[in-house]
Amino acid sequence: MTPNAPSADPVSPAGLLADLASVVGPGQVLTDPEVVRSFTSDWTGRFTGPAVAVVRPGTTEEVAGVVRACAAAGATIVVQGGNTGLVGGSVPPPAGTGAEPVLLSTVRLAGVGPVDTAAAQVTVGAGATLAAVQEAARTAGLEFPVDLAARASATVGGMVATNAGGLHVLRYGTMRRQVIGAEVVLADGSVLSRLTGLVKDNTGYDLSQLMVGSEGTLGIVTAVRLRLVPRRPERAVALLGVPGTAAAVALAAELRRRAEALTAVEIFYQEGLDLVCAHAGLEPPFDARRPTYLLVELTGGPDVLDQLAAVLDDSPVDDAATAVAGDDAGAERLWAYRERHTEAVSGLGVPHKLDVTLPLGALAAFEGEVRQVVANGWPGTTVVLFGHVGDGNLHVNLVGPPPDDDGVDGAVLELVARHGGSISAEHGIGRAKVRWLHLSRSPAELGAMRAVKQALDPRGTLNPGVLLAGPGRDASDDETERQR
Ligand code: FAD
Ligand code: 2HG
Ligand code: ZN
Repeated sequence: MTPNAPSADPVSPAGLLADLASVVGPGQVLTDPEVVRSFTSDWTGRFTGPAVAVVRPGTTEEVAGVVRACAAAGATIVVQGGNTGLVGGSVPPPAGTGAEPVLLSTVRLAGVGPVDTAAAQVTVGAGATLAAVQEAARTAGLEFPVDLAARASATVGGMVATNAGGLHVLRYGTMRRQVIGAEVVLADGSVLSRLTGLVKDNTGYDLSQLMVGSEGTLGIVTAVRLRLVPRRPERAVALLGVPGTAAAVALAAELRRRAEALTAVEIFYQEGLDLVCAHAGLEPPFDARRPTYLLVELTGGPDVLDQLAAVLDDSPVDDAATAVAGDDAGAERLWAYRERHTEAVSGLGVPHKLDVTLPLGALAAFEGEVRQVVANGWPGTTVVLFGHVGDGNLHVNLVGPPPDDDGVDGAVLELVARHGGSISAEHGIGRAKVRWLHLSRSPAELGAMRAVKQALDPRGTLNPGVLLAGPGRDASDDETERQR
């Protein structure tokens, strides 16, 4: 037996289901195969695997009870929030690759507490959607600073677990910066609770922050204390056609330098704009066609349009390829060209998705080379690039190669590493990129990560095979195997 293997003398599957029912109530243990199947494929359709049951605890104590019951039975757990993750971490491993896990859904942990306006904070359940948190903040005259297109389904627990980024990172940072504290159930069923909202608290390891980006491998987040920011009521949005990635990077730099109210600078390309227009039935924003587009948003006071104009007047962008909106309806119309890329790509087939960050100085070279690498090795593949250019983050979407052939994924990630980038900017490693983690993490870092996992989850109960390879293996073992 490997050191991480589940305990001996496992409880029978029927015994486990009975134990789970006694913790959450029989109505919250779902075993009907049709119902279970509705939870076990990911958003992209690329990752799927069977589960023994779906369990929906309604309180932190019930989550702890479920974890204890699974640990006693030697069963593993896959944690699922909104199931909008794009790297296979929220669903079980493929059939035939080990024991079927219990899928723990946080859907019933969706409470949103009263907004603490004095502290500009709110405590929410892990299953609360981003949209629900945004709505609560706005009702209290504040704003939750993270935003992303999956807002209607993505949950706070999932966003903490993946350290979600999104559209406003250049102004407010990623999810990590918004987490003041968290309540977490560990793999032995014990509960850590840091929800008091103290912003100054230097009493040792920050265990809440340790959970940020841990992808459900170290603990199950049940509630989170979040930072809110002042509302910035006015906004100006512009969609600009530019000659290429280098021009986009240069204009983004100018905006950062001069537009104090800058909140977002997003990038996409002509092929993505055509795809979104065809998929969503939208008219193009203007008649002119350009290789590359920038979507720019400023938020703040009444001078946001003036701030935008001041930068654009001095820039080489021409009026024929410029659309500006100063009202909400116009802003939403322009944002749709960027936000609807993900669904438009899925309309073409099951995509390979790589979300990468490059040093800004390498972004333009990478954009050209990645198209070449894919065209040479996988001719006929549709390549759709878009992302958060202000953060050096490109989303590389590839449709054509079979979903289970990850050769093209490896080729792209190796190119990223050669340019000094990261193999995941925001979606995480999940099941999709485990074998390439060594491209972004040194052996010492991988060793430290394994040591943390071993300390907090010695039996490998939580999300096995996500982020780190299974017991007794590491990412370089997988890489060696792949190259054989
Ligand atoms: P899930 O998909 O359910 O889970 C994701 C991971 O978190 C899994 O490993 C899961 O096990 C773990 N997890 C979930 N809940 C918990 C919990 N309570 N405790 C511990 N672990 C947990 N991401 C970005 O970063 N930026 C974007 O701009 C962005 N835009 C998107 C747009 C679209 C249209 C879509 C479909 C996705 C987008 N995403 C984006 C990806 C996704 O929305 C985020 O990764 C989000 O954080 C996932 O939240 P979720 O609740 O759906 O998590
Ligand atoms: C976005 O920025 C998301 O829209 C999704 O991170 C990216 O679909 C993708 O590849
Ligand atoms: Zn993104």
